[in-house]
Amino acid sequence: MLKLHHLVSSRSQRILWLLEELGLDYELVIYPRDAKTSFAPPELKAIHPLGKSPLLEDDGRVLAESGAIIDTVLRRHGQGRLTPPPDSAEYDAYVHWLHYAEGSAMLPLVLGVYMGRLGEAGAPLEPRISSEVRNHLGYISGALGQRDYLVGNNFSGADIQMSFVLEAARSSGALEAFPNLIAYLERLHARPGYQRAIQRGGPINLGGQGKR
Ligand SMILES: N[C@@H](CCC(=O)N[C@@H](CS)C(=O)NCC(=O)O)C(=O)O
Repeated sequence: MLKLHHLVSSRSQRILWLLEELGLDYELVIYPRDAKTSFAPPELKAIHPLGKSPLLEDDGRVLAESGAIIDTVLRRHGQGRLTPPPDSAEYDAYVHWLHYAEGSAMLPLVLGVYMGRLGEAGAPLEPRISSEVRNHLGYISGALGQRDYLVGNNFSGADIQMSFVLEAARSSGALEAFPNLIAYLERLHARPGYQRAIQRGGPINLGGQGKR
């Protein structure tokens, strides 16, 4: 049995969406954020030492880190869906996006959020952070081009993993310069599986964090 520990308006929306796309049976436990700090509640630490979300229990194993969770769920339960053939060039691209989202692309976006909290004290960091955000979004925009999806033009786990990068970029205002990425995000939002996930887990509202 799968059990998703879902923090509202967070990266775990991706895993909820994945489970909905696959039509798997799962239990959903929803955790609110702290009203003042937006941090996760301490209960999550009882499930995994980091106390972050997403966390997915799969037959007693606790899985953490969204790219790894997507990979594991698709290998164990996907029956070949949402994954390119393992010996194809598309598979290499798929693995790239699974790692790239959290390994590289999120860093300047998260730094932007923290910088915003510093007010004037953070101003010296702004040019470098903004140029890195543009650098990453330019890369993703160029890689997508006029295609519908990132890997071989078929919807895959890589699109699910990359979606949160675009949600964070949109919330910061940085997505506006990239019309193909706005259209891509809207295409992802139009999927019935995405909409079911939002209905079950609540909307993503990053509240304009890191807006500049
Ligand atoms: N790279 C990790 C990041 C996990 C993470 O930082 N999750 C955030 C939600 S978006 C969280 O739990 N934040 C609450 C906190 O740190 O207290 C992943 O992709 O799973």
